Amino acid sequence: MKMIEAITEQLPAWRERVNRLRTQFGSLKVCDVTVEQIYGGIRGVQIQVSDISYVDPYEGIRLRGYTIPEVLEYLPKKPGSDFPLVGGLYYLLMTDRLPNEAEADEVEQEWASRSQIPEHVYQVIRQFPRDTHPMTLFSVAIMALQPSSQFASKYAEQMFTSEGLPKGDYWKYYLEDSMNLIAKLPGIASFIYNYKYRNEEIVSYSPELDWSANFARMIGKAEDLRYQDLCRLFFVIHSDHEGGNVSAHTSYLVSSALSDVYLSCAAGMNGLAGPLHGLANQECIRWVLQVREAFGGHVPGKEELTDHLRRQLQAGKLIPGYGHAVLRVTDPRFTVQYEFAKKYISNDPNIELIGRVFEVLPPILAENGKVKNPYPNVDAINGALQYHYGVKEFDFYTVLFGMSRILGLTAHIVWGRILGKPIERPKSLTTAMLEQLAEKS
Ligand code: AMX
Repeated sequence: MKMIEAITEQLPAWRERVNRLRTQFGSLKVCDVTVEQIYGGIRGVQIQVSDISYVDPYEGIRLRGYTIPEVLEYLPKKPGSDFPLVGGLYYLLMTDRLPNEAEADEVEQEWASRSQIPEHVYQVIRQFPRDTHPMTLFSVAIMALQPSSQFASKYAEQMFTSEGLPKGDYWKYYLEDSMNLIAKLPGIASFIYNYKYRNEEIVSYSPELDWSANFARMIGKAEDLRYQDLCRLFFVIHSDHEGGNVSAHTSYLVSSALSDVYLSCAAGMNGLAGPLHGLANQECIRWVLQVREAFGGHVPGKEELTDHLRRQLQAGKLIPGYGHAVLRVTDPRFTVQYEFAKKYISNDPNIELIGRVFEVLPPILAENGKVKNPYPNVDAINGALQYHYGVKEFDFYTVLFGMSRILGLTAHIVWGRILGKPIERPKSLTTAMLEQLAEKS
């Protein structure tokens, strides 16, 4: 694979950079930690390195240094589509280089050739009651693939041979596992969708189509080219958001124990399934529909909407899709999806309402100075787009998010092995120890 060559070429320089930092500047202090941060979710504590992506509070996410509009513009596209091949995005995340068409295509072809899902994975999903949350099924299906981990079997094998598996080569097996897992995600996610909400159909992967279009086709949208484009857009923009969010940090931590890609990504997906993380996106469309319902199904005018929003805020309610822990501007991932919506489905009432809320809510939220970011985040529009194209099962939206996020998680994990990162082991203190420190201060 070209991806392996591109990484191999860069390896000596990367290892040299990290070694230099560790040997020459190992004792350099990066930041302090306060008691408030220890009790407050370790917010703002700079304890990680992520070269895959960086979230700037005023600019939003940069994937390997490229902003969202740049990524959408520069990545190769299939003829007839304005939106990138996810294979190209994966090449960028993994190799730190923008791919040409052939390189993006090679990743897509690799996925097609690795897409066959073992029968027992479907059986495992079928064993669960149909009302099981799709994220549980998603995580379980990833675990069911774990016996096929090349890293796990190679690692176990070398324990009993004289040859051994050089530490510097671990990453190649992690990359193999990542490619194998990602190749199967459209099949797994679509089967979960079909099992829960459609006809239990298992649809095989079409090598003629890219990864995103395959997923769309597998849930019955073979003819809907616009939905296929939406999938491309969605999967690209949700792929990574630095290393510190719950799913990225969890999977990276688990992989630091040399747990393989399947074990690590399933752990990350269990974090993504939490209501404060990935699950938030199903709340937003629910809220949009509730607002319309409150106005008899109509989209309220500006004044009516302003009164309604003020009443909700005065009652202490959160407005889903607004605010962010890091961002201090409108999330660029909201902006590009809103542009898609305005271009193709501007007469959809939910989109109309989302546009009106976007006009009136930020100044209201900003009024009392409490909300640090009064602008929309990516979740403010995700669900409404899926809903328009007929994916109306809100609890499935986090699986879509998970499919995309595994692209980023695996890039972090593989690079952890490339750079020889050790097992993570932060130190904990007791409350009494902090009290003693406080006494002495
Ligand atoms: N509506 C009403 N009040 C809000 C608000 C919103 N959308 N966003 C923040 N606030 C309030 C908070 O509740 C908090 O009030 P408190 O001091 O009385 O508890 C105050 O404003 C300050 O919050 P903050 O520092 O600006 O935000 P945060 O970093 O603590 O939390 C977030 C960020 C996203 C959890 C929060 O803005 C929120 O709950 N938003 C709505 C839910 C949502 O959109 N979640 C998806 C997030 C995107 C993602 O990561 N997937």
